[in-house]
Amino acid sequence: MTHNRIARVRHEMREKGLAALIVSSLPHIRYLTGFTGSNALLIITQRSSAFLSDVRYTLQAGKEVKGCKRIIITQIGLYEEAAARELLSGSGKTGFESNQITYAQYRVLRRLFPETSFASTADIVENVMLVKDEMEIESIRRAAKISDKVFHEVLDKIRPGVTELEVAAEISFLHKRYGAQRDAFEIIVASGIRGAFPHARASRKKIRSGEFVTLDFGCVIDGYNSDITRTVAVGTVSSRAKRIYQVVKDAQQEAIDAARGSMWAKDLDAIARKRIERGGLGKYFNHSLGHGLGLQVHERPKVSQLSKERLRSGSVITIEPGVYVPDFGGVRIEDDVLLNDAGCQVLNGAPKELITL
Ligand SMILES: [Mn+2]
Repeated sequence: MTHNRIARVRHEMREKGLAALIVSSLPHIRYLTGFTGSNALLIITQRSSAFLSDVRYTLQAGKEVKGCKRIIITQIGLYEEAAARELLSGSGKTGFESNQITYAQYRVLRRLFPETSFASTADIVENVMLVKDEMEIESIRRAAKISDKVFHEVLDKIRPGVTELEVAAEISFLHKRYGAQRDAFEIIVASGIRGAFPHARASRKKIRSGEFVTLDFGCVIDGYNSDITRTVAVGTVSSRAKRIYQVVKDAQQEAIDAARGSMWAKDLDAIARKRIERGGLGKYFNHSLGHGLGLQVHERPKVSQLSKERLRSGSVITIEPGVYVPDFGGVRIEDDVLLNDAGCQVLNGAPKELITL
């Protein structure tokens, strides 16, 4: 499994003329070796690969890490150990993950490997991670099912007088009760005018009658994330609010109906965006339609107006149009979908008809 993944990374490296690649992103290292800990470095050359971590992970790395040489360090840093073992000497052009290391770490690399010619890279491991295998899809599917169930149950807790934070705490509790390792990200509960902030974290604000409440949450199974958003009404909401809800719901459905592998990501974004524009709300849809989902909550592909890539069958993406009206509130509806050649499969089952509590 992981061996095959490293082979695919080597293929990408050859295409880019790299003799070696330093992988420093922990989700990437997990994907390529199976390691789930918090400190590691992976160096891949065309002939070998070396995994480095520290003594806290001796046992864990022994159990988890497959397909590469394991090096446990004691005192010095990961890069220093790599230098001491001459893991990069004479390797030729060496790539590092430019959006994963700090400038300070880059300076350490330059100091420790003065003879090595470094090349800034992006998207090498990301490209290999784009298409999910059956086990990965199964984990995302399970995480999505748990979040569906949590949505259904948390509805009982949403009523006037309850704070957003209480709702968020309940979601987090239910995720774990149903077997998730943790929340995928800090839960968003945005009621009333706070709904106009797309990424409003849950606050001490009390939910009131007549408000929309947007819930955006997800959980983690075997490292894989779910990400779902629903907006519900508490008491009677205005007809304007209901109309906005309908436009967002239609836009989301039209995008789901159109989504398939091999289409341009920006074309999918445009389908939802045009529907919202026709509803007169175009200027209030101020983010991209969705993003890839996997070991990271936000990974490639980006499904945005600016994207220059085609979607791939076997990718899992979110479809999450939203409308955010200042001093009024917001609506967002989000599902996770698995793309295939003919269309897509929606991994969430939570209802999207407007629920009034
Ligand atoms: Mn999302």
